Amino acid sequence: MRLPRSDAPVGSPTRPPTHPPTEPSRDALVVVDVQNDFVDPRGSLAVRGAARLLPRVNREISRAASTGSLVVCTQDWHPPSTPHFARDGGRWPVHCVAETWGAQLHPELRVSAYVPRIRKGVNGEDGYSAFSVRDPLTGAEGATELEDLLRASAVTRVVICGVATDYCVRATALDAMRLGFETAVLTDAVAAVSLRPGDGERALDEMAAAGVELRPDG
Ligand code: VGL
Ligand code: ZN
Repeated sequence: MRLPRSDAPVGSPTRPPTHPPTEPSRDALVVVDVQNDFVDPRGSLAVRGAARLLPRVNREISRAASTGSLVVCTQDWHPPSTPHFARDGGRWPVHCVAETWGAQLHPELRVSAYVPRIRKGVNGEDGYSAFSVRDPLTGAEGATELEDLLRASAVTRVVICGVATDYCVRATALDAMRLGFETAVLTDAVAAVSLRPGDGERALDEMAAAGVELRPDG
């Protein structure tokens, strides 16, 4: 008797597929603005305690990579002159000017070249949130490419670390909630500018009140 060849056609399936193939939902780790001007003590808007976060953030990046999460980095990325800067009528010292040392990701951030970089503020807007930008003069709002990227990757949960708790982390977390993502902030992997004492704590309270999970340790 001839045995069927192992590569013989198996004929029509006995059971039709009952579920359409669906992509499993994924987490995204959003690493916010770990750039020289915020993280290096010589940076123009150095955030106290930010350099100490680097090993913690790196650990989270390797963990995310090993569990199949999407990893995304953001970069504050300003033109040399913008109403975001105090000398042009705004609030901040000149920082993270496009293509300068201050705008580069910190050299100790261990992030592969394949990790997408989301740049915000590129047209002179305030770019506090990784998802959206806002012209401080006209109030006009726009989107970055982050939401589309997350949706295309079937991301349903966003985990946030980086700087600054009271500006870009806060704005990113509140936007993520508003857009319907489950959202968590790694509270031992963020640091605040704190123009006024307590701003970091107040920002965390506000995020929690909006439904953001504050995740203390990992
Ligand atoms: C940021 C102030 C000005 C931030 C950006 O990354 O939190 N803060 N621009
Ligand atoms: Zn900025």
